[in-house]
Amino acid sequence: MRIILFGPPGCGKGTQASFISQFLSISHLSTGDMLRSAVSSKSEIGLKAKKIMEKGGLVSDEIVLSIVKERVSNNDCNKGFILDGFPRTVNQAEQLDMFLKEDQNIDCVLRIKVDEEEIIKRLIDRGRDDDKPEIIKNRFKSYNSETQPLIPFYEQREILFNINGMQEIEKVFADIKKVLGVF
Ligand code: B4P
Repeated sequence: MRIILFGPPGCGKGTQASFISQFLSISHLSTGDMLRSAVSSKSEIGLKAKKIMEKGGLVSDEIVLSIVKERVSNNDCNKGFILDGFPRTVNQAEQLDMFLKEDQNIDCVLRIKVDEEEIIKRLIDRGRDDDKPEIIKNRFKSYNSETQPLIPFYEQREILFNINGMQEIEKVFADIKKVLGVF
C-alpha cells in the first residue's frame, strides 16, 4: 500500500506512521526526519533547511522533492510506503504524481484532525527545538496557507479519509486500521 499521512503540525503523523509501518511492513518516509538528519550532518541541504526550519517555514520544494524522489526509488519502497509530512504543497503533490511509477499510485490519504489548541499543548510538552510558541505559530501559518489546499486536491480524487486525532494514541490507530481494512 502507498499511504499519505496528512494533517497540521504535531497532529500525530509521525506517531501513527510508525504504527502503520510496523502493522503493514512498509517503509516509513518522514520528510521531517530526513531534513532533521540532514541538519545534524551539516550537509549543504541541511544548512539551507536549518535556517527555514528554525523559523517554522516550509523548506523549498526543490530540496524536499529531491530527497523524496531518491528515497521512493529505493528497493525497500517496492512493497509500499507511508509518506509522513509529504506532500505539504500542491506543487509537491503534483510533482509526486509525476515521479511515481505507473504502478505506484497513492491508495489513500489519511487526514488526522486535531484542534489547534490541543496541538499547541502537545508540542509544548514535547519540547523539540522547533516546538517554541513563536515557531509553532509560523508552522500553523505555513500549514494554513500552503498545505490546506491539498484537502480539496485529494478530496476530488475520493482518496481522502478523515481520522479523529483528538483521542488516545491507540484509539487513533484503531480508527486508522478500520480505514485500512477497506483496502
Ligand atoms: P515534521 O517532522 O513533519 O513534524 P510535525 O508536523 O510537527 O509532527 P507530527 O505530525 O509528525 O507530530 P508527532 O507525531 O511527532 O515537520 C517538521 C518541519 O520540517 C516542518 O515545520 C518543516 O519546516 C519541515 N518539513 C517537513 N516536511 C516538509 C515538506 N514536505 N515540505 C517542506 N518542509 C517540510 O506528534 C507530536 C506530539 O504529540 C508528540 O509528542 C506525540 O507524542 C504527541 N501525540 C501524538 N498523538 C497524540 C495523541 N493522540 N494524544 C496525545 N499526544 C499525542
